[in-house]
Amino acid sequence: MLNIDAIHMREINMPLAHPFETSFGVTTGRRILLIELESESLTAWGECVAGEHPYFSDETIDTAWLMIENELGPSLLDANVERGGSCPDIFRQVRGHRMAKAALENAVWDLEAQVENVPLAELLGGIRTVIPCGVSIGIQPSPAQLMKKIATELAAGYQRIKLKCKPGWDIKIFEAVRNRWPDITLSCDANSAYRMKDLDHIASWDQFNLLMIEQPLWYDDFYFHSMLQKRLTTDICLDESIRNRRDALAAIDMESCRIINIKVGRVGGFSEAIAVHNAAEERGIPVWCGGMLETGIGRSHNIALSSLPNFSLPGDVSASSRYWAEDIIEPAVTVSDKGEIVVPTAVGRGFEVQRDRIEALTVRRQTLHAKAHVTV
Ligand code: OSB
Ligand code: MG
Repeated sequence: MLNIDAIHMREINMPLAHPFETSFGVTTGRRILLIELESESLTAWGECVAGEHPYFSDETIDTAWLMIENELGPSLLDANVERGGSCPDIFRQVRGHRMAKAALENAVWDLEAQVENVPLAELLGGIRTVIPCGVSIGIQPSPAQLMKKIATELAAGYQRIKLKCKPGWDIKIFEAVRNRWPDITLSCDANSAYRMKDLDHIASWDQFNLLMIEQPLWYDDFYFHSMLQKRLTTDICLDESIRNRRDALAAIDMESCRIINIKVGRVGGFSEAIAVHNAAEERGIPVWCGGMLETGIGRSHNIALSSLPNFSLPGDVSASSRYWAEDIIEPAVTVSDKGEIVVPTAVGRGFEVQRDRIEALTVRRQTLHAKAHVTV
């Protein structure tokens, strides 16, 4: 039984070290909702990965704030919380709002790991001591700037380069990159920027020997992705479309994809992320851990998740310094020259939270208290 005395919500504002451009726009800074659970003498943390705008998913930091404050937070404080895995049942009545749910559930797992005195990775079922890392490179102001960026990331040791793409920033770019680096592990992510009229166009990308094409079509689609997959030798990877284990089963069965990107926020928390991982593993579908421009708190949770056995492809989990001048955890996440992150073996998430820095970045806060225990 985990006694949660209070849920501290806060919004921090952090400027990104470099602007990040995708097919839906440019992000220059993040508004991030952090959860801190207070339980007896322990504190545990969760990060909500919802964006500033409802472009990647229908949630935003503001909808997540509202749901946690009015619905999910009170439910959690009223419940008998045995462990992190209890959360899906506690939140079941609330439809959707998976990123809001994940922020709380992941904090409960963070707490459970401390109570059980084990590393978070071990609690989740992880077995890897190091995880393979790739990078996601945003759309750049010019092809020359993209080439420079790729050269930097390859020199740093990253094992896979993923290029954000959209109509007008695809074939020419793939051609230029492949001419200079014929053999690197290369993939692309369209964030749903293409339609069925683009089928022949996308089929022509087979010539670039990409590891995968991530989410080329609609964010809520399986059927048309399965039609596209039939036309491609390159594997499709789904990101936005996979909300839970049932979606993974449907997508695998329909052959809408041959690889799945797991984002713990997108599927509603660690419990569902593990369920998606297991369903894919049983069917021979590799998974990798996606990123949402997280601070070190979300990043440390992604590292723990990536230590599960079927996370066999390099993820979008990379060094803190690619995103932040200074992270909010200590030490910052670093990547070796072989492109690997060491999975912490310390109890809990394995990174200390820099509380002073978080305080200085906080622009909004709210505390939800458990009802006083009445003793008779
Ligand atoms: O589609 O994977 C995506 C960032 C924000 C929203 C969606 C995506 C991304 C990334 C960046 O690709 C991943 C990262 O390095 O955090
Ligand atoms: Mg993606």
